[in-house]
Amino acid sequence: LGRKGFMLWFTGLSASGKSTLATALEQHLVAHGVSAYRLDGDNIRFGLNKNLGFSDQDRTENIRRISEVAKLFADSTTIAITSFISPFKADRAVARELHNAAGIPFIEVYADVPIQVAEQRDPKGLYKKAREGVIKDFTGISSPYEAPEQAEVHIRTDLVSVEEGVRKIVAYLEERDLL
Ligand code: GGZ
Repeated sequence: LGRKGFMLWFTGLSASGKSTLATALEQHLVAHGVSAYRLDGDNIRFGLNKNLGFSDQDRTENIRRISEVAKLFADSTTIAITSFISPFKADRAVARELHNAAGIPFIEVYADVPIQVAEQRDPKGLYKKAREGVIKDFTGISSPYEAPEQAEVHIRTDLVSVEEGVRKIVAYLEERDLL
C-alpha cells in the first residue's frame, strides 16, 4: 500500500544477459507480491515499434517511445523494467531526464560483458552474420555501444550468476528504500 513505481533501465550489448537478468528480477519481484512489468524487444519491436530498424535515428526513436511507455507504467504503482541495448548515452540521458522531471526514480542497470564473450555466446548467430556483413549496423561490430559510466548498478554478467545479479539489484533498491 502506498508503494510508488519506479523505472529500472537495463542497458547492454546483444547477448549481454540483460534480458535474462531483467526476467529473473521481474519474477523475483512478482513472487514477492510486488507489481512489475517488463518491456523488451518481443513486446515492443514486434508491436509499437515494428516500423523501426537499427539505424542511429531509428534506435533513438525506439528508445524515445520505450521511455514514454515505460514512464506510464512507472507512474502507476508498478515497477517498470526495460531491456533494450539502448546504445547511445544521449538517448539514455533523455529517458532519465523524462523520469526525473516527473519525480520518478530512474535506475540504470548496466549488464556488462566483454564483447568477446558476447560474440562467443552468440545465441542467435547474429554476431556471426554481422561479421559476414549480412547484418549491417550491428551493435559492437559495426555500430557503437556507448557504455554507461555512472550506472546505479553495474553487473558483470560473465562473472556473477543470475541469482547474484538479482540479489545485487534488490540490495541496491532496498538501500534506496525503493523496496
Ligand atoms: C543490434 C540487433 C540488430 C542490430 C537485430 N544491432 O540479441 P537480441 O537480437 O535478441 O537483441 C538484439 C535486439 C536489439 O534491439 P533493441 O531494441 O534492444 O536495440 S536498440 O536499443 O539499439 O534500439 C538483437 C536484435 O535486436 N538485432 N539487428 N543491427 N541488435
